[in-house]
Amino acid sequence: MQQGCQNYRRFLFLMFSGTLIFWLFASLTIAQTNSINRPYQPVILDSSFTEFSNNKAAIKELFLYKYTIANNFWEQIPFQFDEVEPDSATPANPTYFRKGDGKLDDQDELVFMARDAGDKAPAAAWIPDASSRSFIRYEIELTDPLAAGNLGYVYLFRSTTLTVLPNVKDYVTYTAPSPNSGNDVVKGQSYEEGHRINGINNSLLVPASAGGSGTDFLDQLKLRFQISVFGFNVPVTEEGFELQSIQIEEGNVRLIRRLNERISVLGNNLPFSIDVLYYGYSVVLATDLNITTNGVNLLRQSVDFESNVSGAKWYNQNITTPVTVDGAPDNLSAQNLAVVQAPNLNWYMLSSSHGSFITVFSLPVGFGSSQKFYYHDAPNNTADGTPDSGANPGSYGDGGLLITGTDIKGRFAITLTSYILGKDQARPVGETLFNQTLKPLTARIAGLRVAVQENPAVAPQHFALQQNSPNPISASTPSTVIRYELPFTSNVPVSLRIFNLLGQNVRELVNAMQPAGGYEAQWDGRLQNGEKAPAGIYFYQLRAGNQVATQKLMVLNR
Ligand SMILES: [Ca+2]
Ligand SMILES: [Ca+2]
Ligand SMILES: [Ca+2]
Ligand SMILES: [Ca+2]
Repeated sequence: MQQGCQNYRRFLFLMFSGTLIFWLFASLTIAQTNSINRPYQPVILDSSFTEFSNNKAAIKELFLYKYTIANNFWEQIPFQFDEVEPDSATPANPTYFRKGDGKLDDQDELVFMARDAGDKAPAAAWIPDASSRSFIRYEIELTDPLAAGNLGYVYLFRSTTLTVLPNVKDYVTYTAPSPNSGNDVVKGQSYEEGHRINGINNSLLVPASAGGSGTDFLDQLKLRFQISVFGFNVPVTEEGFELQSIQIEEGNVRLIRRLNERISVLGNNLPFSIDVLYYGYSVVLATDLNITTNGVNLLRQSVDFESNVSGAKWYNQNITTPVTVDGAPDNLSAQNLAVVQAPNLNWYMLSSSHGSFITVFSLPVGFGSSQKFYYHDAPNNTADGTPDSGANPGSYGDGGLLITGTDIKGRFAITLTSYILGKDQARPVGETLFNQTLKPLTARIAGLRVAVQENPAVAPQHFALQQNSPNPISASTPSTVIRYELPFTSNVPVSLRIFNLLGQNVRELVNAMQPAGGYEAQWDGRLQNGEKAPAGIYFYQLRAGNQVATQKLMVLNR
């Protein structure tokens, strides 16, 4: 009764304070905090930065930031601009693999992760960098079409004095192949993918840090087709691909890998290429084949796993009760294997104790006479008559797509987006990633200049090293920013180093020639070897020319 009475009073209060409520609502709308929740999705934007584009800005002068309202804090986030240029062979086909002019053009792509978005910055907030004030800044507002009202923000600045901070996260790293081989390794945040000598995937692991077992659970990626010649079926499998070369474009957010392959069909050498875009948590495989050969009657893409996934669950969009991947047949019905033509996207998922693998794909409508899911879980053979392959005999949850017909011709453009996540992911994870891939975040881009035009030539008057923020470094604030100002008129050698209580230099944040200006450096709380710094008190010391300043910061248990 007492409780009900209080609620009633509160209701009255709300009724009679409509103006106050409206004001609160309005201020909340203005102070828009980040609410985007798509941790595994990259954002890819064609350039709409009109004041920078069309040869106005060098790409190396552009920097992406997020802003945090709670501590009025700007932070550089990982990003890259990939230059997209006309292909020399087919100008209508733009490519990442032709050297760009280093300047921003409309086709060039800005890439960053949705998880790095921040809050909406007030018009008066600006990064502590004098040069950037003479240029417009662009606000990129992200909207989630699946979650009304979810917004996030990143900011593009131009500066002739900023540099990409050395400790900005690198989502994807690359280990080059041994000479004349395709056995390179790509590491994202949630996976490590290895390749056989001809460049085709034959190992995949999810590290313990991403919720996996750290054990390779992939047998082989299957990419194959079959041609009918004089009534005989001639299969061409991924094992017959002959690698000619690998091309790589690498940045902090994605790595683009092009395999230039060749296959020998009936004495003819046919060249083709496969582009794969590697992000922190996903891999996008794109092929664009123009099939003109007579007699093609089968195309298949699938992923065959190692026998160590035995006991894993396999789902697709039609299957809510999973089949068990154990090398024993499951006899899926035609209904279970039917792909959807509208909205022309499909997905399947393997959930194993080593890691989970979720693929979303689209198919060109009406290509071939039959399109369906491929699934083969059996100790031998395949489900389409082409030869078995891979190091692991038999098939474990070999799933993907199968197109058949009598004389398949035309342009077969397909994109497969595979997310690689921790072990035993539940089916809704697959559904969510499918929906997010179907409806990507949308972006609205708005430019803003500094409200009061300051003279960018006015340099700071003092040598200054500010208290880091946030302080201390803790589990909830794993990274801190150190700001400093340099008054010098010319470049001077500058270093910013972290020391422990024993006076040992445990991390170097800056070691560069820098002119006058306001700077910020970020420390992720890690030692030079990448390990987390133990809890305790640390000092950071700025040396510039003949000046030295030292400050103290704290690291808590994390
Ligand atoms: Ca360019
Ligand atoms: Ca393997
Ligand atoms: Ca089975
Ligand atoms: Ca196999």
